[in-house]
Amino acid sequence: MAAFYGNAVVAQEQLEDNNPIIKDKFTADPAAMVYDDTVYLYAGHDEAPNDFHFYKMNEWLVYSSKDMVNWKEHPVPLKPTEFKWSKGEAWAAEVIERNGKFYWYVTVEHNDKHPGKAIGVAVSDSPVGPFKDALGKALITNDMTKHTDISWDDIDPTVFLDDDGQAYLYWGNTVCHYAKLKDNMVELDGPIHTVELPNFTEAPYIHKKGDWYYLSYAYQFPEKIAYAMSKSITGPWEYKGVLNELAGNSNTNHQSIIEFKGKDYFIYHTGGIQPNGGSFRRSVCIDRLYYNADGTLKRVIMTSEGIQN
Ligand code: FUB
Repeated sequence: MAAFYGNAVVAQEQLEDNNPIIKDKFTADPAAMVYDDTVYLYAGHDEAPNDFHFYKMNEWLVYSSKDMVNWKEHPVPLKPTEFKWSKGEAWAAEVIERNGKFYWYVTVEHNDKHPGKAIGVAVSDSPVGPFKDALGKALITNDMTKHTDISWDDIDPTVFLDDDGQAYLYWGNTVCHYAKLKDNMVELDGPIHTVELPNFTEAPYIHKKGDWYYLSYAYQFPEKIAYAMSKSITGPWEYKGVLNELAGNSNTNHQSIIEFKGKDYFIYHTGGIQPNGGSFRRSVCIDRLYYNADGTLKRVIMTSEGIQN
């Protein structure tokens, strides 16, 4: 196909717009997991009406794909109502598999016993659920962390299983926290630590490639995604710069990073579905991620085309 720009004729390959990847619902806070040659994508369901200017999130969703292009939606696997101690609000969450069980770490609003945001954990024998509250109480409550006065600093859990079998929970808003998890995945194993990162807002995400650990996170507000690298899961972390720019009309960006069938992917959200998309009606998008020879990351190029077969 050819397009005319002034007097120039430019050859153009017409690609389908594969971003956002889900077009019939607003989806946010992607967390992807590779299991059994399949990518499972967990996301919060943004349900805010067009004239509502905050989050309205009553459930999490799960999709799966064998090729990163075609996504199948599964029945709703988990809602905050499963956590009897919570008041709701399906904020950012992440799933990890260990010994054939799937653990889903979620952010919800705690009831008045521990006011503020809290982290809970649900468990299932299947990556698509149904998931059940694994503890009957929160794993992290706002009163367990004292580094800020805000009630929403205990959000956005990410869990990483290190090569020696030790699991770590990272989370936070304004302050980045981490703690070891016991082998049962539902209890902390030792004290809560903090990590110093420039302009840390929220959404920490840990991944490993070769012998480098990467801690990516939402930077400033409105958010870009920045990252730090280390040779150890507990740091010291060296700040490496911005990885993804502002996500257009969404003030959050919330990333997940995976390798699947030999390719690396950066999964994030924008306000890309128009006319009503925006900060509270977000949509998950996927673009390729590329590494430099020294292990640093090339800046992500957000595209409309997304992943093509
Ligand atoms: O979706 C609600 C909140 O917005 C998440 O917990 C943050 O990461 C931000 O994306």
